[in-house]
Amino acid sequence: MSVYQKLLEIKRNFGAGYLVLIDPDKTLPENLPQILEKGIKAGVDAFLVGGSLLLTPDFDLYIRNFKKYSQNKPVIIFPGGIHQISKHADAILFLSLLSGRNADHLIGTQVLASPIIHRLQLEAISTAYLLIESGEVTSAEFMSGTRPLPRNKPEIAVAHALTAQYFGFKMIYLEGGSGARHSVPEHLITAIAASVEIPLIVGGGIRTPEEAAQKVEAGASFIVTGNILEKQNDINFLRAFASAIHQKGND
Ligand code: 1GP
Repeated sequence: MSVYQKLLEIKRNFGAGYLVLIDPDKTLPENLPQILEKGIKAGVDAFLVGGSLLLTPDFDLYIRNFKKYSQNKPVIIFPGGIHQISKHADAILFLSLLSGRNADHLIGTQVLASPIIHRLQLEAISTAYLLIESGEVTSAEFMSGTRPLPRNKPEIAVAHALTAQYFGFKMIYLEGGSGARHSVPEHLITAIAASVEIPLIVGGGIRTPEEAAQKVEAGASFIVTGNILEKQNDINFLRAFASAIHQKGND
């Protein structure tokens, strides 16, 4: 079964899935065993690994290490650039920054990455990446040199989401940006979910289980948190995240 099919199965079984983003700059290799164990105990469904600005020099080695401790949870690269590709991962989100107008992030980097991904036989999950305005300039916005979509103009976001679907993308990632002051608003998720059939990943600045549940209720298929796993040592708080997201599984 492909990683994409596994993700769809998680959505079918639980209503929505819980993805945790690990930034290699923030989680040092020596801390991986304990951080990943914490995540798995909390009920994480899959791990994303990457970052828009990555200083860690050996990404390939990092992913190889990562796989030692991720048990049966899929490890999916969330690339901030062409240097974030590894044969040791289970899949890669093949992103196009569709909210922007920067040709490099729409198509240029992807053309450079595709032959490498092909040669490594890495599963590529085509994903439209939509940056949503979140109160301040995020790393993703600055590093990509693109403006986010306005958070209070759902018709603009819906037009981009429909474009993603018509292009044949398999998923849409609605991104507030790591550490976003304001997460992606529910009204925007609802408007997009009502217009497209493909799964919606929502992340950036989601800080409480209640907030995560509201995003799922609004129509998110997957919730991503990054900072929480690293910072939070209370396993019950993390478990509350997973159960808020796994709504069907808990009914
Ligand atoms: C960024 O959505 C992720 O793509 C994670 O954001 O670190 O704010 O949880 P946070």
